[in-house]
Amino acid sequence: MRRNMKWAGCATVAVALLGGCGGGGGPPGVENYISPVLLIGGAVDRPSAVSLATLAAKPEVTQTVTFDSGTTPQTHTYIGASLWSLLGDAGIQADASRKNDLLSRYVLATGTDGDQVVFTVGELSPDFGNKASLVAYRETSYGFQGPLGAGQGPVRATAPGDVKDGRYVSKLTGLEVFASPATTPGVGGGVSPSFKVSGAVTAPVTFDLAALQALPRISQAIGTSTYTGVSLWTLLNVVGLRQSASASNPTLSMYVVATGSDGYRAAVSLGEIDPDFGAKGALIAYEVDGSGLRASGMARLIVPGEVKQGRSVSNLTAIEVFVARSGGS
Ligand SMILES: Nc1nc2c(c(=O)[nH]1)N[C@H]1C(S)=C(S)[C@@H](COP(=O)(O)O)O[C@H]1N2
Ligand SMILES: [Mo]
Repeated sequence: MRRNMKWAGCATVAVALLGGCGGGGGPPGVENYISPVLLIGGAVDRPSAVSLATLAAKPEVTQTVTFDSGTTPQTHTYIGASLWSLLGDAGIQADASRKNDLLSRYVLATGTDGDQVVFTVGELSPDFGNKASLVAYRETSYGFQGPLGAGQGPVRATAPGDVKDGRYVSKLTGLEVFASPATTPGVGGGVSPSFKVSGAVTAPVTFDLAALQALPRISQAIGTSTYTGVSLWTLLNVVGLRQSASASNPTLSMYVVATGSDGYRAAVSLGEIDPDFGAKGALIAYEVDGSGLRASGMARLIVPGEVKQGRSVSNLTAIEVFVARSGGS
């Protein structure tokens, strides 16, 4: 069951915490310091209504970011709370029977303007992608600090490193955590000779070594090794993504779950690899240092720039493409 993230829904979460609901109606203004501005829900132990007071009580992080808004480059210095630490306070749930189950989960960030943007838990986790997103509530410009402008605040998600501003969700009102809906089961491990790309694609396609070798080659260094294969972004576009026609940036609400022959899984958001946004050069590798991957299978997902290689799923059997659950239903 999906939690109601509309403001009417703050009756259920916020009243218990705050004894009130910020004057009813629309989202509270910045003057309502203890009114909830952001609901954190989904698969968390402690769904919560976060106010500006809650945010201000957390360690203050200052972050200068540059991104393109349309075609105009912008630089902002935001002040906020670590998005990851807020999720930590809420307690992201995980299935302890699955190795690194957190890595197959994702966070849906929703703004009042209808933006629906996915970050994967692995992308944000300091142990893996370590993306230092904030829930920003103030901005510094020309030496003065003030609340975010009406078009951005009261709070805005940041996506430091992203090329464009699509994942800088303005008027952020919800962060919801979801488990992976991937259905491909493990097959007991062992070397996998092919994998299938399915889900929100034009038609499912199975790739073996020859099919991968027919696509453009790229390489990425991971530690002292060099992995060679096909860009995940290129591969998905060769297959053909089935995108929402109504969203302004449809890839930003999409993600993939990669599964290995042992059933191990990890998720990558399309925003993370889209060259217009996260631009991370994830690849489906079929060579390491000029030879085949041997025990790691015909193909392995390689996510570069990570603290640990937990998302580099070996012995790939499936890449399932999903559109995040959308709000309001
Ligand atoms: N299929 C599969 N891929 C996997 C794993 C796994 O258990 N199964 N473990 C992950 C983890 S937690 C890490 S740290 C790296 C380890 O990669 P290595 O064996 O090349 O060092 O693989 C990742 N890929
Ligand atoms: Mo690991």
